[in-house]
Amino acid sequence: MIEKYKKESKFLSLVLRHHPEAIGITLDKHGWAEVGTLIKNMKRKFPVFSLKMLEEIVATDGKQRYAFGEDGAKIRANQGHSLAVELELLPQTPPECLYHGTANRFVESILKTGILKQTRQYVHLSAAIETAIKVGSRHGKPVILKVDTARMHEQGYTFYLSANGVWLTDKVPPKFLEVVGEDRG
Ligand code: HQG
Repeated sequence: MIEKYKKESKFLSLVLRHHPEAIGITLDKHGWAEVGTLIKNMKRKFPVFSLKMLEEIVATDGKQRYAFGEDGAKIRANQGHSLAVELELLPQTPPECLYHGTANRFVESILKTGILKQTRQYVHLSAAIETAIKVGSRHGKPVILKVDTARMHEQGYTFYLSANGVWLTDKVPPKFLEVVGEDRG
């Protein structure tokens, strides 16, 4: 599917994950914004913004980053927040292993301290190695870390699966990590 309205969509993700105040809206404690207010205020920055455009952004987003509430009156980001929102996700049993893509310059630090959530609410992991490569490439030369999620789960770590298929957890200590296809050059 072709992602439409890239500029608007990128800004929407900033608003719904990090800075709702950027367009003078608020999110409730579960991360929902009122669609009517959002559209009204988005129009100040993007005069042609409309409900139809918002619906197209939600439907065509390559990572299904956004979801409307049941009656369509609210919208939120499915994951990726730095704001403390309660997404009400239920703990899930993860697959045997998951992947985290990072940049080669972070690897040394990660192997010392583990994967930390940094500015976001969770550490993001993926079931597919290809996804991890894409995520890592956003930061530089990608390096893939394989996470022993089976052992973490056994030891009581909690995992969540976002509505758009991203695995989330609080932190990954170094002992559960293995660099795959190592290339730190
Ligand atoms: C790194 C995108 C040094 C971590 C993606 C990452 C994802 C450390 C960076 C979502 C570290 C944080 C999240 C440590 C972690 N020392 N560096 N101890 N621990 N890091 O963007 O996982 O397109 O906050 O490896 O698809 O890259 O926005 O996290 O490189 O799902 O929808 O610190 O963002 O989704 O970067 O990406 P980020 P991420 P969207």
